[in-house]
Amino acid sequence: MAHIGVTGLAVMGANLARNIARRGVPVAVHNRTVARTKEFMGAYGEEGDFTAAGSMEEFVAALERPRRIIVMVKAGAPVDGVIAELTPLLDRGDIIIDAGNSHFPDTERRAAECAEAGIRFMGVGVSGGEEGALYGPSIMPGGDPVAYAEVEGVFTTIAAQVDGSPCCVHVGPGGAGHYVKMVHNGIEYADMQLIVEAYDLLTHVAGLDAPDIGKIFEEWNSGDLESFLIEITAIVLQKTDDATGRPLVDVIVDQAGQKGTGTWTAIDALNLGVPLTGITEAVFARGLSALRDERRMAAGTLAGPNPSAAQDRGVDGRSAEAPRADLVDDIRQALYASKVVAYAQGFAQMRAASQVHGWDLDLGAMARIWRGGCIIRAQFLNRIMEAYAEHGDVENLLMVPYFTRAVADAQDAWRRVVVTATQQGVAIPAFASSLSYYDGYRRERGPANLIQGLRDYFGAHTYRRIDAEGSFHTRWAQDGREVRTDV
Ligand code: NBP
Repeated sequence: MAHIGVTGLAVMGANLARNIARRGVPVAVHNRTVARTKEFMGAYGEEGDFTAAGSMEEFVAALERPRRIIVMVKAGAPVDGVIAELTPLLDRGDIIIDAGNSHFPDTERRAAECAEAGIRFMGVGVSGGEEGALYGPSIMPGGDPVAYAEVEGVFTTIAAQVDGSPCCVHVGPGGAGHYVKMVHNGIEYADMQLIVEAYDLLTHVAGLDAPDIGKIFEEWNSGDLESFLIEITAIVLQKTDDATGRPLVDVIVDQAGQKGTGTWTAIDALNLGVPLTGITEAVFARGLSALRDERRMAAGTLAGPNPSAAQDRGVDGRSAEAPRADLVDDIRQALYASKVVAYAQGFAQMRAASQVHGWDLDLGAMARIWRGGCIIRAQFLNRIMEAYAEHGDVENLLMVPYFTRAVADAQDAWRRVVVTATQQGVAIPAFASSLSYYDGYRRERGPANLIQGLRDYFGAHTYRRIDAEGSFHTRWAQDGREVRTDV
């Protein structure tokens, strides 16, 4: 009998099944289109103990009990379809594991629906793309902890390992696993946006070409910024296009695609009321990139900064002739500080969601399991892990001394970069909004008192005073009359 089954043998399911089988675990495999199962067996059947099933009935019959079934099909309706097909074939206590990129409210709904049939449902985030699935992903399992105990052995064995620890931990009940995977993907959006803003500045302010910028990223990959994304940025920027001999990035269309997890993250942050500028700006930037035709028209119509004024001013008012090395290092520091903010925001969002949903997320453990196997793997996550270990349930990572110092040290450079980019007309939504968030967050008294005054003026929404308890309303007209415009 097979210990575990995988249905859905596109790239992720196939590689996950191979990863499991390579560890000596017998795996049943199934796919809606049988030809794909045959193809899988032809290509990889010798890699392990596979049982190929032509139908869902055969698939279920091949599994030991309780049945453990990984569903790795396209997120959305296909997942519901597979669950509907499986449910009548399963027994109470069997476990369905949705390991695709499902939206967490769907996971919560499916868990409740499966529970009615006595089936245990887990929503499991799997990161690392096809290579991760095959060699060791970061795994974020959510759902019933008793059901998790039935699959923990397999999951921790196939996961990436860092410092002898698996990049897999039970995240929490219900949709917690898919929630954390969603925020992971959101942070991935922010990370990439910050990288491309640095690339844009190095191109259009420092005047460097792609291969040279690639070398700079190579250097950056040995410091605070060391990470998978910085490493592959160096490689991508130094790749030459065979057809033209030009840097390949220079012939790639400047429109970024997306599958929606960044948008989900931003929408959830708005619902929670958590300021999430880094990830949200990254989603908007992809939206702007998609407006290629409009941008083409606007490029010939909308004025940029006065060229002579922009050229004359280098970083922080220094001449544009100021050593380029200073500018490059300023950009590195701005990238690092903005990245700290983006992660601080993402972790603050997970903290807020944990409170709202009662998930009791261990945020330090999330940093730990993202250190390997996934796209945002980075040295930096060790610092976050240590921050939670030392400071417990801190509201915001910016308040942890390591990050407080890191951002304080980088802030002069960060401000110079934002000023320069603004003067020269280079869009840096994530750099600039991260700095604004930082400046807003560190203000004991912000300007929202005026918003309250305005709201009370036009809608009698009342306000609180700094010197007295309670709610207050003022007749704002000079003659003391009531002013209301929303009635
Ligand atoms: P896809 O997302 O491309 O889905 C293809 C699979 O879904 C095939 O096995 C297909 O069967 C099956 N499927 C579809 Br489409 N509709 C179905 C239905 N109504 N009933 C049953 N099966 C159906 O595959 P993927 O790229 O391997 O990704 C799988 C999951 O993992 C997704 O949720 C994805 O977001 C997530 N993920 C992907 C990556 C990545 O790097 N690709 C990374 C992390 C997570 P067929 O062969 O019969 O058409």
